[in-house]
Amino acid sequence: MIKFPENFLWGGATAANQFEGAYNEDGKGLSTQDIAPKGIMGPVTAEPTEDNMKLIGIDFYHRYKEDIKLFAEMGFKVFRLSIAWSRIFPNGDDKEPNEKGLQFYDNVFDELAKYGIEPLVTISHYETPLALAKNYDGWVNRKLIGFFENYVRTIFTRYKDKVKYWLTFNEINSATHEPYMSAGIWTPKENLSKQDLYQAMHHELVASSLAVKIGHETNPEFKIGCMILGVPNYPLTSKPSDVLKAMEQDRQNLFFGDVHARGEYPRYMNRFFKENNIEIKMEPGDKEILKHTVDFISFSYYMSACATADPEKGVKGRGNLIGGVSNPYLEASDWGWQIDPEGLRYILNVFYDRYQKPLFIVENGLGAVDELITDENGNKTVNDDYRINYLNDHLVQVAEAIEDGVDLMGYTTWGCIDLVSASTAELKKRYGFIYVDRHDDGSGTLERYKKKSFNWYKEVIATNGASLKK
Ligand code: BGP
Repeated sequence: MIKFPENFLWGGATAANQFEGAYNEDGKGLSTQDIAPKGIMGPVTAEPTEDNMKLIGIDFYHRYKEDIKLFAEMGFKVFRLSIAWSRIFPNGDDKEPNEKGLQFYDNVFDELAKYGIEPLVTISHYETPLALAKNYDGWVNRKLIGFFENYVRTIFTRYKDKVKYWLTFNEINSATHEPYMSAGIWTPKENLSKQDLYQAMHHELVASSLAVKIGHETNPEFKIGCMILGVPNYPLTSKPSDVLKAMEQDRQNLFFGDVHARGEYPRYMNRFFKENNIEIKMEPGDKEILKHTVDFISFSYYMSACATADPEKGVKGRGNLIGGVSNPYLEASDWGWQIDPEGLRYILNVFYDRYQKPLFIVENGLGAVDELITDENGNKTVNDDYRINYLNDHLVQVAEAIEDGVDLMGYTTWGCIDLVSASTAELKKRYGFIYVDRHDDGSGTLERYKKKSFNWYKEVIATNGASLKK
């Protein structure tokens, strides 16, 4: 029988910019997302435009009580959310925080506490204050470390008795693919030099380690993790050159885990930097700050990819920023992301073998088109067996990994309540156990309805995984 560890943190995950809405209420400043109506891959607009679904999101800002009640009904032990930096520091470089923004998260944390749900807070999730992007070119500028430090000190001090689990940067490695959305870099991707990109990454890595240091000083009970976009690369064939290519591509992501977990740059990056004419400018003290390693490694997992040394081979895959080459043995979701439950067991083992630190799966799920129907009792619902199957199969592999010896703290499904997609800014792409009546043309009542998967997940949590089907 499947058994998860006692005190396993079951729950769901969200991000402020994808579900809060209220983009300009109570003193919030604009973030990079507020002018990106087509999502991560799309162009930005001069001002926020009505077709940007994130401006209203699913209105969690006003409905958090109702939503948290539903999470509690499912039995959540943990709820992952992010703090919108521009709600606290509207321009990012302000000296004093916005009290109303701080109060909102106090209210949310208090509401979670009523039900005994632990918050897991991402400090920066694709929502850099827009002014920092425009006026400083985001993380390319070293000054961002100071602004981030001010933000981090503010929220750590304010919430030190309410929040124990923290993540620094969402999918920190994603900046190498989407520098604007992930790192607030205003320079267009095509004009951005690798030198500036990796220098920006250095600044984020220093800032992340600094957050760990400050966090532990603020409250020694804090558990602070990094967050990596996890896409394992398989060699497309058993050709040694493909195996080496897969290793190289994996290292592009593992680099970020390596620095966070080991406290220094891995030696293989020296070659990459040399071959790409990159020279990381370190200031005195940077190396010491990097020594403040994380308490745990968290990651998102939706898919795996293949790697080949032969550019003529393979079909280019689609997926979570890192597409790679398609795997001929796997099926894909409606959005072309290849579904690979065993890849989750694999990546859990890779991370654990490499770091021997506790792991936390903070995103996993299926983005799909849902149809709202009325059941025999007159209740509106969605028969989302496809989602149940996806999650069941992944969780079975998670249990296998635990059996392999992996130390896993918890699992939060992505978009436990329907929200706006990050890559395409669609509402049509739904992940939730809770259906939200809101659509890409801006219509909908914002009413919430329980999908079939709602009760399924409730049972998984209640039985601590024993109800999963092998
Ligand atoms: C991750 C992001 C999330 C999230 C998820 C699903 O990369 O951390 O913010 O949205 O992917 O992606 P999408 O919303 O594009 O389907």
